[in-house]
Formats: sequence, C-alpha cells, structure tokens
Amino acid sequence: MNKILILLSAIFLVSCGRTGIQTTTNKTNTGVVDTYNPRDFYNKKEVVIPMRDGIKLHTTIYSPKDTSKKYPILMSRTPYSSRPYGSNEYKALISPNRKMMKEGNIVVYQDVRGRWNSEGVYDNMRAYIPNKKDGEVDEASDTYDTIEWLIDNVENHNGNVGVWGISYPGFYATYSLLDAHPALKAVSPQAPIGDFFFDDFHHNGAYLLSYWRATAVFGYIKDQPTTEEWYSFPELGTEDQYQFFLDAGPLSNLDKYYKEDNVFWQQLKEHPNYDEFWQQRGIIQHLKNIKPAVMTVGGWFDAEDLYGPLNTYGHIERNSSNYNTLVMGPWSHGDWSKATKRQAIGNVYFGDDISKFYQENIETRFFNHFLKGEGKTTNLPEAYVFDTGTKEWKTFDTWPPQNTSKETYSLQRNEHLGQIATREYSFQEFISDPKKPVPYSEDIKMVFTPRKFMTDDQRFAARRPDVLIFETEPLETPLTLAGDIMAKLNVSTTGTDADWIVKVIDVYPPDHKDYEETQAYLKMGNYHQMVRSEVMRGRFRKDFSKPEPFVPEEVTQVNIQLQDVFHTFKKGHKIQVQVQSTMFPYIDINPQTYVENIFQAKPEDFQKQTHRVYNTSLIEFTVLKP
Ligand code: PG9
Repeated sequence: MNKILILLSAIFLVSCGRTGIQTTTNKTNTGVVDTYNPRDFYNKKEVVIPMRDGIKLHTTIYSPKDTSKKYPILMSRTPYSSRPYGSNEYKALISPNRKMMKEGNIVVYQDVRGRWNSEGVYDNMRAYIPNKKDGEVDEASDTYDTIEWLIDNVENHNGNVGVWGISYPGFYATYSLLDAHPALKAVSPQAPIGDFFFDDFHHNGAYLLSYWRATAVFGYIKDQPTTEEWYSFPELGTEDQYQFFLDAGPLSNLDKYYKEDNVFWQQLKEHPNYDEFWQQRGIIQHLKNIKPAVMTVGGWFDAEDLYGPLNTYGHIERNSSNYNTLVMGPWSHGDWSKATKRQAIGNVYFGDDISKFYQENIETRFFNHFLKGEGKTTNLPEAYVFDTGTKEWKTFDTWPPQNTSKETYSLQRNEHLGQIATREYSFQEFISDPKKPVPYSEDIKMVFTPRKFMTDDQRFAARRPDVLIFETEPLETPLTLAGDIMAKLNVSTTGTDADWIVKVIDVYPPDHKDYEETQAYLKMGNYHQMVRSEVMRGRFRKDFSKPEPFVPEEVTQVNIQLQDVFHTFKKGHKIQVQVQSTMFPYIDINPQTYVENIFQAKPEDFQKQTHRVYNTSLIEFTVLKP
C-alpha cells in the first residue's frame, strides 16, 4: 500500500475524528500543559451487544471511575472503527469535546453493523425501513437495541442517553432519531450525510471524481469481525491528481483499480441517476415527528457534507415540534471538534478559539441541559451562525433569518453583475474542451476528499477563456447574504449534454492584508475568495431521476440552488459570479454528448463544444435586511 497514501488517509481520518486515534492538543490557552489523561479517570470495557436478529456489535464503554454520582450515556456509532481495541488502549479524547470528557460522562463507541469488529454485512447509507416486520433490521433498530442493552447492563447511569457523530457517524446520529428509544433525550448530528446523491459522492447528479479513492474505504465487504483494515488503496503511481484522472480518460478505465469485489464502485456505476437505490438511502425524508432534542452542526466551508446538516435541520424544523437548533461555523469538515487556536481554511483566517468557544459554550451546554438537567433552558438560540465576512457569531430566531429578502442580479455583458435586469438578447460564449477542463484548485497533490478549495483563490479560473465572470463595482455599503442562492441560467450548447457550475466569489480590495496562513506565492490583495459553488449536471435540470439531453443550440433554462451561506461582502469588496462547465477533478468530465450512463461513456463521446450563457440569466441572493 502506498506509504504516502497511508499517511494521507490517516491524516484525513484523524483530522476529522474518524478513527480511534484521536489527536488532541494538551496545551491550554495560557500555554500551561494540560496533563489530563483519560486513563486516570475512566474505566474501559469492550462488549458485544446482540441485535434483534442475533448479529453482535462491538461496543466500547468508557465509564468514570468516580461513582459518587450518576452520569448520562453518550454514544457515537461509526463505520470508521471504535478503536483503539484492547482493555489497556484508550482514546485520547473520550466525549464530543475535552470539557465534557473532564466533567465526566459514560461514553460509548460502537462499530456499526458490518464494519470493523462488529458482525453483519455493511450497506452504505443503509435504507430506513418504516414499520419493520419481524426479522427486519436497520440502523434505527440497531440503535434502539443498543440503547436498551446499555440501559439494562451499564451501571451508574442516570437514565438519559445522548448520541452525537461527525459525518458518517453524523448520519448514524440522525438515524437514532427514527423509532427513537424513550431514553434518548439529545442528539447532535454534525456534518451528517443526508443523501449520497447530494452529499459526498455526488452534487446534483455530477459524480465527485475527487472521492474516487474513498471508494476503497467503503466498497469492500469484510466477512468477519476484524481489528485490522481489510481494504487497501490502489497504487496510482503519481501524486498529480489532475494529471492522473485526465490521463485515465473515461471512468470505465478506472475499473482496473476497483474490481467486482468493490461493491460500492459497482453500485456507483450502476446507478448514475437518482433512482430507487439512492432515494431509499436518503434519510432526510424520514425526519418527521422527531421527539429527542436535536442540535445540528455544520461548517460553512464543509466540502463533504453541507447538504446534510442544512437539510437535516430544515426538514426537522418543518416537520416536528421538538427542540431543534442549528450551529454553522467558519469550518471545513469536522474542524469544530478540534482544539486549533487559529481557525483558518487555506489562506483565509477567521479568528482564534472559535472551536473552543463552540465546544465549551454551545455543545457542552446543549448536552448538559438535556442529559444532566443543567439550567432551566439551554439558553441557546435557534440558530447560532458565524458571518464568514465580518467574522463574528450572530444569533437568529429562525434559519434562514426572517428579515431577509430575495435580491436579483443579472449576468450582464461587459462582465457586469448588476441589479438592473436586462432583457437584451445577448450572450457570452466559451469553448468547453474535455481535454483541457478547468481545474477545481491550483493544488496538485492527491487529496482523500476535497477541502481547501472551498475558500481558495479563484483568480486562476477568472483568467481562463472557458470561465465567464460577472462582477459588481466595489460595494459602497456592506451586503450580507443569509440563506440560499438560486442561479437561473439561460444557456445553450452545440452538444447534447453539459454541466453548469456557478461560483460566488468575494473579491477583496487591492490593499487587503495577508494572514499568517497566506501561501508564500499569494497576496490577499484582490484575493478572489470562493464563498460558495455548486454544479448542476445539465441532464438532470428537470428531474434527478429522469435525465434529458439538450437540443443543440436551443436556449434552455438551468436552475442551480447553491447551499446556504452567511457572508457579508464588506464595503470596498466586489461580488463576482463565475460560470463554467468543468471543475476537474472535483467532478468527472461530462462528455458533452448525451449517453445513457456517463460511467460507460466511450472516448469518442468526449467532444469539445461551444456553450453560451445568455444575459437574461439571473442570480437570486437571500439578503439580510440591515
Ligand atoms: N461524509 C464523509 C465521507 C463519506 C464517504 C467517503 C468519504 C468521506 C465522512 O464520513 O467523513
């Protein structure tokens, strides 16, 4: 196995707390070394818990040595291993955060069905089965059976159970809300996957090629409990991600790396549309009449799961009357669980101790109120959200805020973005060449999953002939976007298929200062910071389940919803919109010739085409009223 890849994937998994090897800094803010060692304060026990169908799930229980008081049970269920295994091996961080670890809870980690040291057969995003018949199981029944066993067999608990998890563990946290056990009082899905057709592996039907290597982690089905990795990553022979995938050509050429035994790779190829396979695995649809308190957490620059947290919170809000709140910070995937002093993503610095503030004043307060009865209320707002432009926390009674309005800008000639809608029949055009796709990042190295590009400088793209730009003059007064963005494009292509990508960018003033994190070759003056991007695979413009070709050169409407933002464009900054048709290898290349399944496209299907964006195209922002 490629040693660099091992390191990369280990860094990736550790950086997001997806492995038993948790790293936490032991330095306090005052520089005093924090010598707290969980081994001194927790006992550890590993058990196997039988589910209703007899399958046994490996479960690790950390219990406070101090039994002078009773504690709630806090659980996280994971496909990434509850390791370290062995009675004498401890996680460095037990609990969602260090403060809660020190305060004391009974903390449980479980390998989900079919993963690591648990029995059973794994199923990615296992579909929820409402009204299960005898013998039928899913992650809701596994969670219920686990909680029932814990309540009956764990000593010194106070009868209350909480569940939390980040990313895939966030999906299992959301799942715990379905057919919830009566002891379950508080759940925090954090960057939870909502639906693999809109989170992680796809965005609006476009396949995320940048996720291709992660298929190794989820694609191989093991046949017995194991404490060692049973999967391996393919040897690619290069670290140049753009070149590797460009040279690989059509997706079918990647079959030589993943054979039939990679079940998930076969499923990805066999289900290019939003068919029953994906639909039944989406969990958002089931989030109704939820009873436990829920606090959903996410990062505004989370490249992996942004659809998930926003739609988990929103769907529960619209379909339940439980305590349901949202926290969105200036984070990339999983940042909020770390102890980083300076919160920065790529070249952009957002402030100090932002994750620490969240852990100690938001996350701990949520769980302690509902599980330990602390405080008459959580004293937390409905929406605790960070303005990524002014770089400060704000609170609202709803999300999106009530005092917002939709403001429409048109994509005008002369690369102008303006509020005066033009009905003129004019357009900008570019040649989209599958052999020269627009890079999604200037970074070269292979990534396990994309991350940094979410705030990266977009000047490299703005200066390409196959990227259209439209921008305002420097703003005379600040403008705050607080909610989703809807791009309503009128386009045409000489081909019969095309992807459309819209990026919203904050153009800094020419004299903007650099940050400690600014890469040496860069200057933050005139920095084109990505605020939000989204792709629509054009064939799905009408229906994700029923793809349709384009009629060559026919003006066609393509609407693209960009996920919520909370970002103030300050005075002197410019709003820039970029439109392009490739973003490689973040997403795979559309052949631009309509074929039934792009995973089976042939080299001759990949054709250079001329695309047009008409100046009747609009972008609708959700603007916070001053
Ligand atoms: N949602 C993240 C992920 C899923 C599948 C592949 C790679 C990443 C996560 O669980 O971290």
